[in-house]
Amino acid sequence: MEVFPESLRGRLSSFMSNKLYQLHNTNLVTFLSDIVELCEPDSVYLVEGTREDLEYVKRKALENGEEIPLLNRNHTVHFDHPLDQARAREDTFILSGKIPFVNTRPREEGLKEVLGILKGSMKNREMLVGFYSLGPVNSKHRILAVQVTDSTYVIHSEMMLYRSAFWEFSGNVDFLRFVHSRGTQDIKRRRIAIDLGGTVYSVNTTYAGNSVGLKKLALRLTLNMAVNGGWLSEHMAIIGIDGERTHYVTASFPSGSGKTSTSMLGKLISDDLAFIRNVDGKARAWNPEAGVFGIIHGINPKDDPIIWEVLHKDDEVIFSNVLLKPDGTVYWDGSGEPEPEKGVNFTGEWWKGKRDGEGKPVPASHPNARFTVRLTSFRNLDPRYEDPEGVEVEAMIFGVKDYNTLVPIAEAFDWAHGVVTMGASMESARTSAVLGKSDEMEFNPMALLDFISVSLGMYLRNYLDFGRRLSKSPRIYSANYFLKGEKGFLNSKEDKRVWLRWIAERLEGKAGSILTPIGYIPKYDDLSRLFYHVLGKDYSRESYEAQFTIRLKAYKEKFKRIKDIYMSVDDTPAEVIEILDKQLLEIDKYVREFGDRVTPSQLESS
Ligand code: OXD
Ligand code: MN
Repeated sequence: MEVFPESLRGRLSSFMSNKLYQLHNTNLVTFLSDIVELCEPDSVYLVEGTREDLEYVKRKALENGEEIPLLNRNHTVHFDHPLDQARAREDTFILSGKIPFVNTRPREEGLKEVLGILKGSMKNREMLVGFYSLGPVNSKHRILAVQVTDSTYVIHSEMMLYRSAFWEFSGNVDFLRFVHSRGTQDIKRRRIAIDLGGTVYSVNTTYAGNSVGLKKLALRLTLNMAVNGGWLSEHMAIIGIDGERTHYVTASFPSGSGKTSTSMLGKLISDDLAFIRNVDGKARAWNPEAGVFGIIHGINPKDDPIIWEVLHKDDEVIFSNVLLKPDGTVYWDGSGEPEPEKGVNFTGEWWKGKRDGEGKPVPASHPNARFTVRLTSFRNLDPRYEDPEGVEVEAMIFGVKDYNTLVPIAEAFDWAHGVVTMGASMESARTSAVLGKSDEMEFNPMALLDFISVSLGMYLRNYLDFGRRLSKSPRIYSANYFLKGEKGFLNSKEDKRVWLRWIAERLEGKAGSILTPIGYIPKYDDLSRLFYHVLGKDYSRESYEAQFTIRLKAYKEKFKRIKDIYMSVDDTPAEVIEILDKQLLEIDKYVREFGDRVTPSQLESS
């Protein structure tokens, strides 16, 4: 290409033009020119990812007020609009014909609307362009992505959360495209439009789950690529757990139900997303990200010592929607620190006892307040997160926030049983990471319902086939840290360490199990040994019986609900219904013998 179109050339410094020229990437130039013509920024800055770029982006973010400096010079705070504090489900749609459970809009109509809102949205602003690789840059499975935005906060976040890869865009390589504008913060005109052809448009929002394209917006695109390409793109952490050797497991939990805390208990590879591929018959996983955008509510030094340390040392942190205290430090609810008298939060000036227009108390920090940090800040980071070959997955955990039904940990009979009755049957209490009411139970297969971009039937078909093509499929576990008895929660927060250790021992053939209709559960003797060994605690038989009693009636109701859901979807694979039917029959057998519940000791002696 000889010269760039005038629209682009006129907005680039000669230094930037020269850089872009060196890439010889016509796809990129065409894309950038189109967006420049659409959004009409004053200037364009290409973010290669150098130290100078980082300094520039940070300085701009402070100058334009998107971030506020804190006492620690490596910390800043960002506030989103009071009505823009979480993922906006209603305003996020796939540009396609109808897909059950997926918010869609007819392509032409949806595209026309979002392009109309984006028109001229960057006037008097600079357009920043970030260049990244999802996954280690030197992995043959990496996916390249470009973010265009007028938000310095978005680019700053991405520089911490992803691997910069400007020079990898050399030649006519293709890439995923994310176009974002803060717009005018007119929440009524907030739109996140996903074109499965490979482009996402987002406007009138800054909350990272809606604006940082590479996070949850990219997930819709990569999930579609994965289903079509026979691999998995999942909402899962990747963790190395210790036993005789390190076992890598993935863990899928809806946001706010224990995924981040689980990933802190082992060697950290990923806290949120995983690409999983079949490599020579083995499931291997990569983290597409290089940082953590985590929920800060409840992070305290006792339960989360590693995250606490990351937030208090000198590494870079962007806090969002916490309380900014007059002394230039921040406070969040659940930190164990005394609540300050006043400060600034997502609603502006805040004081103890502040109420909103409807008379409801305004919390000091939003329940979905966040921290953005680099993976390299974590002392439990496993250097293999940069392994271009990924790590081998030996087990997958599907976890939910369920107060009434699921036992704390159970192992599936086999891949298909686990995929269907554990992953695809997930129901979980709604999180504050999504706008709307918290705590209602929601169907949320593989913790992915918000991000699914193909029909559930296609998605599950791919999942089932993926495991079958492996020479050894990972074992599957269901987890629930939130089971309640009459007197409240049956487990303490640290018990999950024991469940992980049990999984390691199962993989090594050391721990036994008890057969139940819903899978295998741990034996008392193994847990008693592990509670002592891992936590230094005595584990009583009563606790065990209460935690591992199978609530047959509740399980049965759950699987009936799930079956109804899948029956209502046209393309559910017949196998899914067969497995659910078999599961229901099996539970019925036990109901006939034991009634509504069966205790582990009854099972052991039967
Ligand atoms: C997240 C989410 O931010 O799932 O990871 O909401
Ligand atoms: Mn998530």
